[in-house]
Amino acid sequence: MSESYVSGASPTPFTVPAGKTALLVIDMQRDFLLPGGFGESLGNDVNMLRSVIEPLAALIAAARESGVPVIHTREGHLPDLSDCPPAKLNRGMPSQRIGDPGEFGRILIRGEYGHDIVDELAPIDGETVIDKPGKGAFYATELTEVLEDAGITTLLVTGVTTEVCVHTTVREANDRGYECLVVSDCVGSYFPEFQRVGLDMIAAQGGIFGWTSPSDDVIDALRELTPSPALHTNRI
Ligand code: C5J
Repeated sequence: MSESYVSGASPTPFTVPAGKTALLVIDMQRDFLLPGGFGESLGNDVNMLRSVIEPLAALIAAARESGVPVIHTREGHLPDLSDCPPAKLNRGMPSQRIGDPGEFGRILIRGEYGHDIVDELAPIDGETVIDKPGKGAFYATELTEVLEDAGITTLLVTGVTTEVCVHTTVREANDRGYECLVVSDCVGSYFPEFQRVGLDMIAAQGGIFGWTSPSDDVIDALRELTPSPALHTNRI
C-alpha cells in the first residue's frame, strides 16, 4: 500500500505515506533513563521514562520491518562545552551540571557512556543518529538535510521528555511543514501531569501541532505499508 492510516489518532485519522515517513526517536539516553544517572540525581523517578522502552522497542521493530527509516537523536555537548551556552549550563540548581562527572561519565557529553542510547533501543547499522546541543532536534543539526534528502514529509515522534525535547522538536517540525504524529505511550515525562497535558496540547484545536495515537494503532498502520526495496534497509 502506498499509504496507510492510523484510524484512531486524535484529533482525526492520520495518513502514513510509504517512502515519506520516518520514525524519530528522541534522546532515549542512559543519562536520562538509567537508575543512578543524571535524571535521577535531579530527584526524578526514572521509571516514568523507562516505561517507554518496551512499547518503543516494538514500534522501532515494526518501523524497521516496514522499511520506515528510524532516526535517533541524542542531546549532548562537546567535551569543551563550547556548544553549551551559559544560559543552559547554569540554569536551575541541579545537584550536578552538564559536563560534571556523573555515575556514567561526564554528564551529557558526547562520547561518554551515559550520553549514549539505552541498550534496548540501540540504533542498528546504517540508522541515522543526530547529535543535538539543544532541546529541539532541528536546532544546530543536520536533521533538515537528512529529511529533505530522503523525501520525508511525515514524522512519527517518540522519546523523552514529552514536554521538553519532544515538544520542542514537534514545534520546530511544524514550522518547517512536517506532519507529526506523537506516539502517546512511546513518549515519557518525569511528571504525570506534564505527560497528559503535553499530549493534549499536540492534538488540541484541531491538531495545532499534529496528532497523537497509542503505538498499537501506529504499528497496525505500519504493517499495512508495503516496503519499497530502496527503503527496506531503513537507511537514509
Ligand atoms: C531534557 C530532554 N529534559 N531530552 N531533555 O533536558 O527532554
